[in-house]
Amino acid sequence: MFSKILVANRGEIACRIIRTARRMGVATVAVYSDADREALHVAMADEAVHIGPAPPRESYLRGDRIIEACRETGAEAVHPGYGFLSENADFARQCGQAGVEFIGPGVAAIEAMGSKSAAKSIMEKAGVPLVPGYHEADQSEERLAAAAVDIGFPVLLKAVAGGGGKGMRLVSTADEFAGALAAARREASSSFGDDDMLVEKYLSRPRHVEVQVFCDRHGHAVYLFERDCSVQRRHQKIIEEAPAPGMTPELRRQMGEAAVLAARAIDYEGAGTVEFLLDGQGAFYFMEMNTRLQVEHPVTEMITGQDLVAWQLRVAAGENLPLKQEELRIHGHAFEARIYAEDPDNDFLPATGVLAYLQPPAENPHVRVDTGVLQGDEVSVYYDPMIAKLVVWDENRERALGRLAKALSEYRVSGLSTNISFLYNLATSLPFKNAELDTHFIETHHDLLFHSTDSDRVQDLPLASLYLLLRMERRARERAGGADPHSPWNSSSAWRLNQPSMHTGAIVLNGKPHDVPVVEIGSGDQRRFRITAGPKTVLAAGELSGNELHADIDGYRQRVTVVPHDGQFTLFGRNGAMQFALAQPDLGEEEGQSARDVFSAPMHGVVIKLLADAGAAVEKHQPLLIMEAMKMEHTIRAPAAGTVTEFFFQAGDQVSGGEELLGFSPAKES
Ligand code: MV4
Repeated sequence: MFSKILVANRGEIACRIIRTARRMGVATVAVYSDADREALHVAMADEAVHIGPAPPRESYLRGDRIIEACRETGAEAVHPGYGFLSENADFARQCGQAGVEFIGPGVAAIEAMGSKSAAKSIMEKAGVPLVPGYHEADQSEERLAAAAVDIGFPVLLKAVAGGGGKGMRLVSTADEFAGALAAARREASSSFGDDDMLVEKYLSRPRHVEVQVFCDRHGHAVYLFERDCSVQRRHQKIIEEAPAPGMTPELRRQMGEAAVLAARAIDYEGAGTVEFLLDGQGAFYFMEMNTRLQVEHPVTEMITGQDLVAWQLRVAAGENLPLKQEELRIHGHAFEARIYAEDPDNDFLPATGVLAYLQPPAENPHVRVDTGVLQGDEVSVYYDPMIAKLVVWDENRERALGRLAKALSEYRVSGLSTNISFLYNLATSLPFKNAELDTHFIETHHDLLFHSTDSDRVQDLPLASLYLLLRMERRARERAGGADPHSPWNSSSAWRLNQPSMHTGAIVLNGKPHDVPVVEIGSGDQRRFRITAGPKTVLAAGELSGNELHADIDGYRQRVTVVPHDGQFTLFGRNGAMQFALAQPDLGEEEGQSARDVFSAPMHGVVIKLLADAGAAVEKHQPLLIMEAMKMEHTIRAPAAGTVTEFFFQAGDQVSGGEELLGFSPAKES
């Protein structure tokens, strides 16, 4: 076994590899970019080498620097993880030349699978089933069009160098062919610098079922069963599971043996994945082979009880495979959900920013969280915005899915938007429970998955208002004790006492303000808040300690976490996360507030308009600035007659909650 390896990756996969290496007594070297100086993978490794600036081209893709780092540290092998250099044949070759073991297959195997047409030719010869199609060298339009007619429409054009659906075009009729070919070639050319195409029979709603294979140098090859990765969006996997629902033992054996045949055909070594399309009749077709450890490998680990990274290290060190085919068994069912910093309601736009609050569900034999970030870390524009992989296991699919839904509801992230509630909607949807899986799942069930949770959320308004009341009281107590930490919400102004025991306030949910009148009744242990939210009135009591709210609403008790950030709040409860804010109080009416409070942005947002000129006199209550936050406009008004000395922002600028917007000088009393 190696005594030291270098991990040429970052994030969760680097951490995951380091964990196994440590358990095996293998020392680890991390590499890192400028953006990752404080990253978890760097802290976890025994040694770490800085390899360049944040952009991957200048750091994690710099094979020369990585090999140099091996020399400097005496690392005997490189684990490339996934992405970056993991399927780069040149890098694997350079490792070999430098006398460093590349933990992965040989150069020839990587190269053979890098071209879809070469891969198909090899698999065809080996007897692996292929989608009917054309994958020859003649790339003339006439030849490709004739092939399409032979195959029969609809056909799919795919870039030979392709991946991730780029340069792929569906062609339904012969007269669309020339236009589609030209478009696919343009896309392939700009993405891969290679516009060669293959033509395939189009399968209308296949499943994506892939088989994990493993081979050693001594002629042993096994399959570790399959994963169903059909639920994808724009060729990004969302939830994967193992085993694939509905597989018969016979189909499993056929696909497993076909995958091993594929691996043997290219003299494979290490971990590999053979992707198949599976149609509704149980026919399966080779799609491509990935010559690396995949993101979703943990579901295979959960159902087989094996550590695939340990297998990789052993095979790369020249050992035999740890187990024979007949020693491998499937036990139970596992899911993986990819937790991303992104906004599902905004076309899954990647989100960047600081993970202001991050609390994954507790790990146990049923719940595994593979992550590379900690609370306070930044999700930057440079790398994939995956926060973690949530992996669950149980005896059967139904129970495992229950585990997944529960763990998702307990996953607490604030500071940036995530796909967690989308994943929750997905995991609890009826078609997913029924395993009605195919590659069009997200489109087919769009309305179900993106259903607005607005109405569900109104039910949580009493919880939000109970929290705000208790927090206001706590702040008042703290202030009385001398502490007065700055916050735009540090006064009771927004939720003021109108009459004895009567509070009024409005809570903003999804940009809509909801009036929530509250009456305080009783005292001491008997004190309750009568909270009216929409048509419902409830009696609420509770205790706030730190971010934990113990609430009793009409006798129903629950514990939720509420995290303030950027002038908003995120409540993590039974139904997942809910964002809310206190509606902007009419600042002009306030007494006793510091200028800083009056002129602070109430929450993160955008300045829409400046309504006064710096230096000009303004009247009391005159509007000075409009900003938009939580999809609502907020007007900042002059608290008294005076002069705006300076605006600190211009229209269009982003501001963070609590930031001072303008300088103001009150007029001298005449
Ligand atoms: C196909 C197909 C239907 N018929 N090939 C998408 C990515 C690329 N690796 C192959 N892909 C597909 N190839 C034939 N002949 C449908 C897809 C496809 C798909 C495959 C797996 C998972 C999700 C998908 C989503 C859309 C299309």
